[in-house]
Amino acid sequence: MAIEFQLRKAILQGELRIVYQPVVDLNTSLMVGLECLIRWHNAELGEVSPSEFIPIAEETGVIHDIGEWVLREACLQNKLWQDAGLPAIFVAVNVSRCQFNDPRLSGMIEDILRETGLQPGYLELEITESLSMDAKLAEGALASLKRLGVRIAMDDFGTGYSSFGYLRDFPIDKMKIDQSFIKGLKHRHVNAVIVQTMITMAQHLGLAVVAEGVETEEELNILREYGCRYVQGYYFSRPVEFQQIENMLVHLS
Ligand code: G
Ligand code: G
Ligand code: MN
Ligand code: NA
Repeated sequence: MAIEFQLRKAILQGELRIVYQPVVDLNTSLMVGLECLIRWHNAELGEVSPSEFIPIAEETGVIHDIGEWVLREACLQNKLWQDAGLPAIFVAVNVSRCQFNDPRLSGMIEDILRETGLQPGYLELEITESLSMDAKLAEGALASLKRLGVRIAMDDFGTGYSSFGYLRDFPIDKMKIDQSFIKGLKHRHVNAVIVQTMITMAQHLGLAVVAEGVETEEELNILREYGCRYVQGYYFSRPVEFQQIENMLVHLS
């Protein structure tokens, strides 16, 4: 399988990079964090989308190395920005369900935080609801990560198999409302009801709530009215290269 072979070499050959998408606090209109999204450029294959290669990485086990690379790179970059005197923000890294089945996950993250010197409070892990997660292993991993001081966000909330079960069983800090609910917020009554209900539930549970995929001012105004505090989406910024984030941080400071 050509793509698997190329993927194994991608890290060593420096073909992976991260793009960053701002998360904005509606109370202050300021960028408070960044979601880290991996990108792969290969000479033969061109730009390969993560929705294409992450599933392959998961099947072949390469995800463990890629996941570790993203975590280290994100923590290191964030620490470099902080050391340069730029405003402190968090980085949010997507962690695959396979990584949660690895008992070494929290130890690996602890090592990365120690090596890079990033304080744990500036790292957030995004987990996705999935059937194939070993609940006992994940519970253990999440408990150790919480003890470390890392924050946990439930990604794509509302689309998976066990949204409520995860909220009940896992030490979640943040709910990220899936972008499919934000689309058509104005025109689809059912989306409006679901989003409003999710925000209320998050508030009652003491969770931070982020709406993803915000593309229009209209969606933003509705979210504001519902009391949603954090937003992310093309309306503010697409995922961009680190230089552009640096410029934004310079303007913030
Ligand atoms: O930004 P984008 O459209 O390319 O992302 C596509 C999908 O790939 C999203 O579901 C996103 O969560 C996932 N993804 C992006 N970066 C990473 C990563 O570093 N690790 C994992 N596990 N998934 C990622
Ligand atoms: O699954 P996850 O939420 O981690 O993936 C985020 C995905 O959503 C990435 O592919 C990112 O590029 C994409 N994305 C971020 N903001 C928007 C948006 O406003 N509209 C659309 N269509 N996609 C978005
Ligand atoms: Mn995500
Ligand atoms: Na998401």
